[in-house]
Amino acid sequence: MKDENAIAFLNRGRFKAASKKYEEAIKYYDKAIKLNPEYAEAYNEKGNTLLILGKVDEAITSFTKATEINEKYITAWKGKEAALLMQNKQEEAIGCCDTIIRIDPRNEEAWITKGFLLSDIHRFDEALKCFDRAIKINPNSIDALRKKGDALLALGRFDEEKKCNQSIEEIKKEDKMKKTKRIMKKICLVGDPAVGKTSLIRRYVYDTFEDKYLYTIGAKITKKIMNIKYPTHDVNLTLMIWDIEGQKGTGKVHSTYYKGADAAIIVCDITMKETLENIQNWINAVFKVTAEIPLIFLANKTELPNKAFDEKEIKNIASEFNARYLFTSAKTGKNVENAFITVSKLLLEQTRN
Ligand code: G3D
Ligand code: MG
Repeated sequence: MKDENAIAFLNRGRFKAASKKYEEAIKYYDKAIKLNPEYAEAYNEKGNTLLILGKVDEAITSFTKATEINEKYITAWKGKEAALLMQNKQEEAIGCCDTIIRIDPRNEEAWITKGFLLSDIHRFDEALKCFDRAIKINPNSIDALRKKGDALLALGRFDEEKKCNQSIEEIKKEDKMKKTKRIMKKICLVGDPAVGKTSLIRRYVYDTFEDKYLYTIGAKITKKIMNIKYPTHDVNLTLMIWDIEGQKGTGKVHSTYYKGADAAIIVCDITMKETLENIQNWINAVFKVTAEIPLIFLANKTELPNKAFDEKEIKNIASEFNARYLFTSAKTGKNVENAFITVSKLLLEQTRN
């Protein structure tokens, strides 16, 4: 239980930070750390928030603590690197890159950052080696090619710089030809048993069904393909909609169910207050496995007369997570399509960033 509470504090902190209430966020991170002194994620988030507040020394301490708890915590190493740079400690920041590369030798971003930092202190030859490593990992890395070009320019190697630019142009041309973007996203429906999760999915995809049942984790996946047109390109979005099967109680779902989810739809039943009260438990279960993913809240069965809670109560929860909420009915179809389209838009926004 202690652990669950620590997760809840961390999540509160994250959402305070997302709404720019940084001091309050830090208080929540500290509460999480007090409950679980080995909570690396909480130290990492605290470091991020301290950085925003310009408290660089404290941020470094917090990131360092996170990396001491979990030596392979790349995100925290990156945070520490950013903080060190704010203090112009290039050499130490390069040390962080080296650690990340030791943990994950194919980390393109780390190679590029290391090269960039080396360029910054005029160690161009070493920088070039880093950019080449990044390009070897990802031959289409425009970022690496651009920075390599800059380093070559600084060394007066103009012919090679020209070649870099040509490669960039070719990659860009190829990108333009591929007009359709194909994106696949996983979304999970969560909520108490019998709130209407399966009915909502059925209502939304009833004629284009493709079910796959995963016996080991008790989940069913329904695929829905959407084509969305933009002025510049088309997007082919495949939604992998995950549903819990044979659900017995709240929160008892295999962690694989949430793994890799890009968004979650949280469902409750408007005729049963406890399904609203259990929402926090579901969110905790999701965030225990995923990063901070977009959420949408659905109050289902709204065509029924016996309401157990009103709009204010679901609105409060949703606004805590900067999320949208909708009143749906799988029976009449009200807002069902709207709910999935809203999620798709959130997912596409995420991809563009
Ligand atoms: P779950 O997947 O969350 O467990 P289900 O929920 O989709 O299996 O739905 C549970 C019951 O609620 C089902 O009834 C289903 O028909 C009903 N239901 C789902 N959505 C609505 C709705 O919007 N309005 C009404 N009135 N009922 C709904 P049964 O009787 O089949 O068990
Ligand atoms: Mg179901």
